[in-house]
Amino acid sequence: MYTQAMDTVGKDAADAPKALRSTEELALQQRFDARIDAGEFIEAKDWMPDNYRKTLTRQISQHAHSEFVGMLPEGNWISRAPTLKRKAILLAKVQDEGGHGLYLYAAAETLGQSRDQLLDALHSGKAKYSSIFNYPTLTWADIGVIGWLVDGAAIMNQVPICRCSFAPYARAMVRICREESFHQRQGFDALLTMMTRGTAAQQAMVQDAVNRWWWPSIQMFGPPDDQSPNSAQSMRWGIKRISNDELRAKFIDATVAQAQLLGVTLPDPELKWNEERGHHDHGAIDWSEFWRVVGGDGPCNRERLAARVKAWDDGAWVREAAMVHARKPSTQAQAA
Ligand code: BYC
Repeated sequence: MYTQAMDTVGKDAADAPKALRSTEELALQQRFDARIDAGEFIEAKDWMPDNYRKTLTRQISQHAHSEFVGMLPEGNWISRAPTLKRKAILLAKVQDEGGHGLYLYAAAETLGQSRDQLLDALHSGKAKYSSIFNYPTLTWADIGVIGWLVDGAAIMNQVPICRCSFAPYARAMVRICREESFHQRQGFDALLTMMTRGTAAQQAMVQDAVNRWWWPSIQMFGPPDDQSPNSAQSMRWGIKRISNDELRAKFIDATVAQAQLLGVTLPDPELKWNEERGHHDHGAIDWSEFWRVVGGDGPCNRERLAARVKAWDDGAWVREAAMVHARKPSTQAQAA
């Protein structure tokens, strides 16, 4: 059912679907398809079609890159957090994002590419990372809104990945989702404090941040289903369990009630409950802006990439020292 011939067509000749070469390979393919149909998990050492491996390497590494790049807009506010408690929370959150990146790089590496190769794709601009992190954090309220909306969207997208057919990715996501839940709550709590106990200026700052982050947040789920080239195959393989549009609708429905509780207005006059669909209707999403940002021309793309490349270059001596240490006979004896 999911033969190589039906895999997503790649973008260059090397990615083009290959003809099945042998009866042995055909049998492996059939066994793989049956395992997917039965809802079994695929482990890294199991046989898998090339394009399944390629799709997962793409998605998991892009996810890892998003976690790393996602540290930058929030890290920007650690030294300016308004209280010791908020600073400690933000430090922990940013550290968590670094940890998520590491679990995800480790999961991606099980598919055969080294971490250096994966990071090189980020640094050379070949690999994508989430569009959302190309927007600036202008005020403290942006930090609360990132927790509430961005981490809220992340949880909605990532909980179904805990059931992804590729076991190392699914396992990594279980822990990540638990931590994302804390991230979402701390953001909501920071905003609730400002909205219920803050000054009029602080409340206006929250509303302004919501106005700027709302549309990019709902774009995070990716293009509409009918314009999503990877969705159909990823859903057949059990990599994606719920479609981009469905997840977006669930997120909007959950967030409308939370916005009312906070006392903020979501910047979409067309947001309205549709009884028949069982979801909110919403205004048109600016997909041209989304593709511009994904293509490298968002407000902070260049700054974000430059910061990651600089961090990599500045860390060269640490990697070299770690390698020298690992090669020392005394270290190897200890490891044995
Ligand atoms: N930004 O066919 P589609 C976090 C690309 S981390 C940029 O629907 P797919 C957090 C897509 O890659 C958040 N690009 O693709 C961290 C594809 O291009 P390629 C990250 C996007 O993969 C720190 C093309 O558009 N979360 O929350 O089936 C602090 C067509 O799309 C985006 C994940 O990575 C986007 N928003 O579905 C706080 C979750 N959307 O690669 C928070 C795991 C789409 O073919 N990833 N594109 O050249 C996924 O669930 C899926 O990869 C996506 C896209 C839903 C994102």
